[in-house]
Amino acid sequence: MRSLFACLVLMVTISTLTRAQNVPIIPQPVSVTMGDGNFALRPSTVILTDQATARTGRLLAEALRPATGYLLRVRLSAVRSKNSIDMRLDRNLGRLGNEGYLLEATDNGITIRAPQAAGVFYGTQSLLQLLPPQIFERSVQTGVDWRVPALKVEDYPRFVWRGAMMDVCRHFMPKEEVIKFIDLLAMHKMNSFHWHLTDDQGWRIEIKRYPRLTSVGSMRKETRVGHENDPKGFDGKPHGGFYTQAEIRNIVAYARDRFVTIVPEIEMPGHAQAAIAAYPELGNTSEKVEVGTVWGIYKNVFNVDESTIVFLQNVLTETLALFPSKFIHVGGDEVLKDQWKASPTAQARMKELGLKDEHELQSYFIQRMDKFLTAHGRRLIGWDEILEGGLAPGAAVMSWRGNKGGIAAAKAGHDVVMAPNSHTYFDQYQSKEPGEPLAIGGFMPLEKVYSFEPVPPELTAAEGERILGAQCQLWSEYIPTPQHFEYMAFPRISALSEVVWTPATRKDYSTFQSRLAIHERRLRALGVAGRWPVATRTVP
Ligand code: TNX
Repeated sequence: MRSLFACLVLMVTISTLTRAQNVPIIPQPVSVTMGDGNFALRPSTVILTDQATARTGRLLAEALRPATGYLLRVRLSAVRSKNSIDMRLDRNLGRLGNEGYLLEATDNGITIRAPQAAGVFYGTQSLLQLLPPQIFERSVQTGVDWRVPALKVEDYPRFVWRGAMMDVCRHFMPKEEVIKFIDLLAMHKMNSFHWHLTDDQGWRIEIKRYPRLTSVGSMRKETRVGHENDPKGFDGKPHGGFYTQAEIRNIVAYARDRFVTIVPEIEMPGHAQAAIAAYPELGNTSEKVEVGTVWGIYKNVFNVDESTIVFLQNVLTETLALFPSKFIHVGGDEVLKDQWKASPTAQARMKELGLKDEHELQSYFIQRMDKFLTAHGRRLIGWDEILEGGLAPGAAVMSWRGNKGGIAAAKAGHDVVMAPNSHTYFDQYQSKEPGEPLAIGGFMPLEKVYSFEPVPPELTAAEGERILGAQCQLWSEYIPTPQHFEYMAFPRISALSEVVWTPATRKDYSTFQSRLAIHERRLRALGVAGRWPVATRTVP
């Protein structure tokens, strides 16, 4: 009798556990405990908030409206009531950290509690995923039972930097696509949008003081077709676009409401050809250059004259006014040193500063920017080449050439964001099947992304604390349209979201795949042109 009872208890426990594993939330939460019963959302359900969560309450009402057709009331209220979604701060939950939350669903209602507003927002994202996936449809769905199973979710992220980089230089992305992407990041509890705004092939941010950066620098006369040796040559079509400061302000505010920080990148001293085309005095030679039309690394880089440093700091001043982000990205990658070697002015400058080679000159340049940003209360971040030749102590490093740069930076006491081309370059092929659209090369299938571990084993526990998190890179040489962008981004970002949010011990590729089948319906409902199973996808 007793063993029968024990057996029963065991069975119930196992089934509760499997059900918990199968709650189709992406990224997988820290802990889910199933209860009995469910909560039915009704037109009379009310959303109760406090001051700090009022905006999130309104966003939730907006998100629930299209598919249900319900216009839920959102009320500031300190008193709980039945049939409500009650979301408010609870300072006693400090253990959940700045972004964690507690979500409870019973027959009577839903409560979301968190020590900070970001956590409440993430609680609402989980709540949306606990409803049937049709909740993401953009038009009223009839005959759907809008129920949430009774349960308790306790959740918080593994890393503070959970990001994605969008390159809008190689191909411009309209602001609507930027907004859509921010929504999709927030849905995956990602909090960092790295916006690559300047490069050889286009300057995409309006700078009032230097109008030629966009009037000249945002437009290239044509674009290389295919890979480097493609006999088709060039397309003969001008390509361009940029964001005005007013547009950027709107996008930054939109992201802020969804707890996404936009980290702008102004590339220097390399990847500078569009800027040099606009203002030739920023270059090293008298040769006339035009906005880049091919991919790869150009030898035209900024000179290191004082006037150029001032120019770039003026650009940063306008950038800082638009972006509240603590981190400001200054690029720093792939700087060919040929022109500095050949330039008498650059050589004289090196001598005057007592620098032994061009690597030290690059380091000097980056340190000037670091001092400037630090003096303005910000922190510099750059690609891992900024480590070469010495780096200012407060600067952070984005490790892209594998893990090496990240390991070296963490060991030297710098904060690190992992962005290795071994696991996070979403410009690479997702499959070896025929029919994939042209990509830069490489092979980055979903499972490989999922397997990524951001903390390299070479680090001690203390050094590992330097790893702020990770992000994917969507370099857009071979990503010409928004649909193509979404095809490259999804579902790989869904996999990455578990890499950066879910505790390593809770990651599991097979439950991810079953949860993804449901998640895919959500993303499709939102009009995401992802790489879905073959019969149903549109290949760009
Ligand atoms: C290297 S990653 C670059 C980019 C290219 C990318 C293509 C990095 C810091 N620089 O300029 O777009 O490879 O994968």
